Amino acid sequence: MAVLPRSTRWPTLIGLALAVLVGQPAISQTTVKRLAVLEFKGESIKGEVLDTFADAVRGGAVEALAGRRVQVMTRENMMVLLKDMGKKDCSEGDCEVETARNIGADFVVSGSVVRIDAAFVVTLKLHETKGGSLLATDQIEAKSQIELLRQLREKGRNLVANNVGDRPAAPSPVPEPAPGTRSPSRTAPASVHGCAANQVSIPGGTFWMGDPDYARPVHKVTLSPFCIDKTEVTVAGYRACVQDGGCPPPSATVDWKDIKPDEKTKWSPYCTWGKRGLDQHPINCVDWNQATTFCEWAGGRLPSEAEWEYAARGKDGRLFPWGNQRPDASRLNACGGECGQARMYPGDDGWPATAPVGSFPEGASAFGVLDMAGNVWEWTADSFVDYSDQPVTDPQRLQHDGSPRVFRGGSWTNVDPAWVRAGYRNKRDPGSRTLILGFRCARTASN
Ligand SMILES: [Ca+2]
Repeated sequence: MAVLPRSTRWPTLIGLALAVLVGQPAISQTTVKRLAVLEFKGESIKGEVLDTFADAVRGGAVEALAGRRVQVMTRENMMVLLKDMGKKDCSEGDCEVETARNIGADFVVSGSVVRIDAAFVVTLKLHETKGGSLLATDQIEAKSQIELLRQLREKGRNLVANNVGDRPAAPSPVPEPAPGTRSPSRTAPASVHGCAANQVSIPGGTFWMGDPDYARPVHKVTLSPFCIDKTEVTVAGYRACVQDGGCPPPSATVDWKDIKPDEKTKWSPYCTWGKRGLDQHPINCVDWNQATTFCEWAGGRLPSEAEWEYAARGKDGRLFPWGNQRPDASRLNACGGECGQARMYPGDDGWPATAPVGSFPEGASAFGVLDMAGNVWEWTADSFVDYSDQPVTDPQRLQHDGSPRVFRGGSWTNVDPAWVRAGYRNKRDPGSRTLILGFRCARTASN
């Protein structure tokens, strides 16, 4: 059994792939260490299945290392490095440490699987590669593959969190200004047309709103100039509102109509509020009213659905914020290779859950707005109202009746490219709080 995966998903450009380390972006390479998660060993288990086990642990490791100076190597990155060095995979014996050392990893997680009918027993090991010492080990018993994947992610996260990297300092009681942070009581310098420093000025204009496949009829919309946040509102940004008394502390739990207790238990851990190292990740698990309150505190409002779409796609009718090219791992945080078998694109975008805002500059919209596809869906101000084919100016579609509100842009959980199209519409009750849904703010330009 090979230790490294036998995937055929070789990157086209090896040089590019060598540069692709994921986990945390843009950290000085001089002090960053690397962690590798190797393919698991297991008799009579398909390589693709073993890949999903490693992916689950890799996902947990990425979560554990957010904010620490340790990066999690992608599978593709490891494969390219190993091939480039002419090294062979080790297929038998305890060669994980040597393999990891060969690809420049400072830490390595390995796993061995025993299958008993539908059940699995997995042994996880974490080594440091320089001296080869075993830092920690854990054993998992699961009654099904789905249960195993869940546990691998959780146990992998804990194994790494407790043994690798320096824990980040506790958040400052007065957070630094951050993307998504904006307070009228602070000295946010106005830039163009009264936009805040963290906003993009969007000129007025006319565009075709809607999607020929999913949001018909496509119709002509004219908008006045407005400002929109360059990124989604962050955890740090939301905390500033809470500390200022403008926002109630979020509960950091999911909730929606007819939610089951086990769903609440299963999904609430993905809420970003109160989690270590996620200050620059988007705030999620906030309902429409909480989002509205935040934007009012910040001197603005939620964008209308039309404003959101125009900021995402501009005038040229493109399908996605960046153009018409299919989504890939360089442009957004959706479900890539890090998700396992069900995926939108083969590459690993580095983020099995939310990513720090602004992590994908190659996915910028025509106006330079970031995160308009993937990461978290975003509440808009409007109710979900059917489009008309008539031209309209500055449409406001909010109905003050508790009707479902529109949210846009797709999230880290999505595998269908249609859902991250700029014209795709989605809706939920305004009281819903989910792990996939955050927001950004807008304001009307001053002149
Ligand atoms: Ca992702």
